[in-house]
Amino acid sequence: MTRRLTQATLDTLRPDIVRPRYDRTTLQTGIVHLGVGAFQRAHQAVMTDTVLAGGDRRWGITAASLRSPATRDALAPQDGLYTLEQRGVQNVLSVIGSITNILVAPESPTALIAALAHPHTHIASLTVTEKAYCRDPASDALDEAHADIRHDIANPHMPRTVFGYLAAAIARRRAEGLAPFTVLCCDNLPANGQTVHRLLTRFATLQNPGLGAYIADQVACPDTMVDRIIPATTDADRASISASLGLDDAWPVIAEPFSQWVIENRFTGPRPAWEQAGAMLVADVAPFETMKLRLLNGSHSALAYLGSLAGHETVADAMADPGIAAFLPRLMQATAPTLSMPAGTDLATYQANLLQRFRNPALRHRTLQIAMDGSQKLPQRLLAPMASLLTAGRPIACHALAVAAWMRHIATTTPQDPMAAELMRVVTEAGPEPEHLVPALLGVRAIFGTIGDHPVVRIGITTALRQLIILGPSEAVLRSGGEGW
Ligand code: CS2
Repeated sequence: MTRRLTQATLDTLRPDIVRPRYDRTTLQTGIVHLGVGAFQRAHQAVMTDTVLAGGDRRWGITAASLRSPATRDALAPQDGLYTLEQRGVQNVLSVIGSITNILVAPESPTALIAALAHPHTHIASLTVTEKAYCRDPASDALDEAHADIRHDIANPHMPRTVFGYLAAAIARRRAEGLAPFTVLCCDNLPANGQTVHRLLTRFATLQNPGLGAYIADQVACPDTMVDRIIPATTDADRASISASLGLDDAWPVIAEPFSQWVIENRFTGPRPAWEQAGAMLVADVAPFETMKLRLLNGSHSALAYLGSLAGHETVADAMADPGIAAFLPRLMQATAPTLSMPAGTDLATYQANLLQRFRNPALRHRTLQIAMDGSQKLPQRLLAPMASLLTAGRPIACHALAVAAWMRHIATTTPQDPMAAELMRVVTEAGPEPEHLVPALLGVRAIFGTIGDHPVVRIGITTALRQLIILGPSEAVLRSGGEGW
């Protein structure tokens, strides 16, 4: 039987496999991370590993899962170690050592609050996915009727949500005379730091107005733009990585070579020098974030819905479809004028690089993985640029087609989405005819706000959906854009 990857077996690895060259037993915990998924383990934890290797030992990570014990169960027997396989022209294996402890919040809420409230903790970082913020996607307001939010307002010491944990820990620190930590959101939300600051302040105000005022005033939530394509790890990945290591790794992560992190340089206390690992610390993240949400994530969602409708399992497969491959640059070119970038930003190169990243055949990024949670993603990825185009009097055909593809996805599958029940009810009541289905779905205000009231939007999406149904996705994309709506 192969031995497990652990601190004790690290030395048996082949010399070309990168591994922590620092003494992990001397690390302090400076970061408590909520949402220990593949994204954090292949992005922030990797950049933090570089900082630790540079000699600053204050930034060990206690990572918490808000739900499932699976990551803890896989990584606790490995002393928190796991492998990152970077897949590109060449594959590179690195063992990452920055996560020193993993908590499962529902098992030990008190331990998680204590870790967040510890004097050495300066950063509470988050990758919990869009839906965990319990917000109304169109208006960005806290969903105060959400069962978990109501639960947490009433039970400050036994929270379930990120806001419950953050508020409990900030209250504890305040009572103990400690400065608050910086809350660092690394999810793909629009203006993610400002959004979290607003939602957290609102949550805390409902719990205790004094705490709300304190958070509004004292807690920094810098904006960040995070970018790395990270497909879900499969059993086949686990087997092939374990075979390459010569040691069993129960939960490795896979990533593309590209990695970008742009962070607003506004922290309450000390922070790791993530710039040593290539992060950009800037005064204003907004242009980078909007660029990434609209060009990368907007294209990704279009690829996910068009690609899965056309029967393509992965993003790279969808990019090999001539119709979809021709559509993507058109969608990006239509989006680019909605961005206002700092002088010197080369958007054409950014778009060309995105197309190349999507074509990476080694990643096997499933279209259905990206298709999940569309209700939480559409507003910032496709509807916001569509609104800008309408204001500027420009055609919206490409964005209308992408939204129509989402509607077709909702109407023809059982979507994985926090709003699935409501969406499926709307689809059943409206029936499959685009003339009825499109206005019915556009009427879901939590997603579409008022954009569906615009006749150009209604007509554009209805025409696109009809073409998708009659011609199929690969043909429909070739026709889209000619009509000028
Ligand atoms: C993807 C993102 O699943 C999705 O919705 O669009 O996870 C995307 O891969 C990352 O944001 C890339 O940085």
